[in-house]
Amino acid sequence: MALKATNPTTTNAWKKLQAHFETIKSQHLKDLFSADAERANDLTVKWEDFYADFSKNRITTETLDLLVNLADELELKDAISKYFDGDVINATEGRAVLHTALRAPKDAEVFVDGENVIPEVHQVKNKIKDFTNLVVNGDHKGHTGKAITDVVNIGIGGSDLGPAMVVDSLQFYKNQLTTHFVSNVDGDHHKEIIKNLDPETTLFVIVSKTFTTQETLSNANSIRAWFLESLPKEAVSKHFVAVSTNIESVKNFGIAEANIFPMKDWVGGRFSLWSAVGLSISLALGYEHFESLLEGAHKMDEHFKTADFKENIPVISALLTVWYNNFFQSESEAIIPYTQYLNQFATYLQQGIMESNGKSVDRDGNRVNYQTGTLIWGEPGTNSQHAFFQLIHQGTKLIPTDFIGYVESLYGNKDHHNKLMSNYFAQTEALMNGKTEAEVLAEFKGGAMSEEVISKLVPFKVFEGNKPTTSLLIQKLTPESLGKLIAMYEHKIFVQGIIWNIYSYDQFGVELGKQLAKSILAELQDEKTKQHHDASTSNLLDFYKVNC
Ligand code: G6Q
Repeated sequence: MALKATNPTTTNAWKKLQAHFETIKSQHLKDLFSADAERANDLTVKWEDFYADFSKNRITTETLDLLVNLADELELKDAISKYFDGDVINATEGRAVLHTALRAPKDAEVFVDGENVIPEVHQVKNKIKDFTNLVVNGDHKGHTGKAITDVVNIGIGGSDLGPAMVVDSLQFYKNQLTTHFVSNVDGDHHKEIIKNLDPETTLFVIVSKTFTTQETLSNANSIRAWFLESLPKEAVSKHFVAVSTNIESVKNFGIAEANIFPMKDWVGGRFSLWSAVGLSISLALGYEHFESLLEGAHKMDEHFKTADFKENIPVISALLTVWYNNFFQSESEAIIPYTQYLNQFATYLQQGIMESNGKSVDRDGNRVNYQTGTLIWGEPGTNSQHAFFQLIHQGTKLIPTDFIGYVESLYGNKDHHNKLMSNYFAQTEALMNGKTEAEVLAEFKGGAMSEEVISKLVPFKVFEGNKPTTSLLIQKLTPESLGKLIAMYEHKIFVQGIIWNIYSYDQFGVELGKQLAKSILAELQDEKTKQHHDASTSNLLDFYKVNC
């Protein structure tokens, strides 16, 4: 069954939110805390090893009630059932959206075209497990009889960002294999990676759902040519495996069927790390850790499906985005993990969130008359505090920020961890409270500066505060807790799309670029191929051709 299509701004709940916004927009968070002693408890959700504190957001419990009314009026509950049950909710591509089925237990049942997909999901997982064990244990030998030491994932976009982020984030749990990621069609990228590799001990995992992507096929072809400079053609079967839905094209590339890890078209690229696309994760961390990652995601799926919306972490988180984006008109959101391990997390979420919800046509095909997808950015704390935090504190833009922190560090260095986390706590407090003129003046008191100089400096030293943050405090970074965290943002994306009445699971904007580059490439490769361009592009092409 299709998703309903309702313009959210026409609902009663939206109108009530609009009126409520007028009463709340100039209230300071400090005053909201003073007015309600229970606020911190009422606006915090504790679930498993997650402590999600939403109380430093510019809301009251009434705001949350109204936002939940909006979700109810837009039939979010019904949409969630359709999402998990395999309805064709990616209507523009005619597909179900079932990354959740990839982490469902063996006895679950999810039907696509009348067939339960779960047995096949587990078959592929078994294949990943068996292959991982062979490679990690050194039983899968390369052509010359040596064990594999290096794994190179060749893929781009959804076939790169998820596995790359997870392997980097969970490097503490890694085994002896060294993992590399080649994505950019820039020939210097793969050259830099293969220059130190020994083809005799390297396994290449070509990941492409469609097996038509220019970047991935160019990189795979160039790397195979480099490989064949030192090893014979028969060696390919020991050193190249592929993940794809397009089995025929993979076979044509020269990879035997036994070395193909299949995936299904109901897995979107940017949500595919749970599928065979996660093979590099399994190889890098060992299958047990890959399984724990999936289990964590499944636990978040259950929380999302069953928890009351007022206690539902992804739902509240998504509704807050709507609140800031559509009422406060804020345009971006920052994601700041207080762990260096999550260095690639914001980049990964940029694709997930911006590719999914960067849409301007609603589910009826009409241009929307309200804002949709937000800009996503971020870097780990404390580094980012020394970089762009200035703008969050004292700039003119309102930037709701997620702070992600952990109670325990992985190597257990308490001294460093306390320093790290004191920054996490201090920043959210400072962003909320700011610093008043009186506080600034008090700081100058007793100093050597003249009254005149002080009065000139004061405006620059005042912080308005009232900057909204959400604090996610998680016990420890583990494969399972990372699975929960990623799934939390996946469901947040889904809820936003439902509220904004857009289709979150297509990406026609990405496909246009793929087409355009192909036709210009033909011109660059063949002097005789000429096309009409605007004057700017013509000049640029001429300049490039003359000078390259
Ligand atoms: C993700 C997008 C996109 C895709 C890449 C790679 O949701 O669809 O990032 O993952 O374009 O596509 P292939 O896996 O088909 O090579």
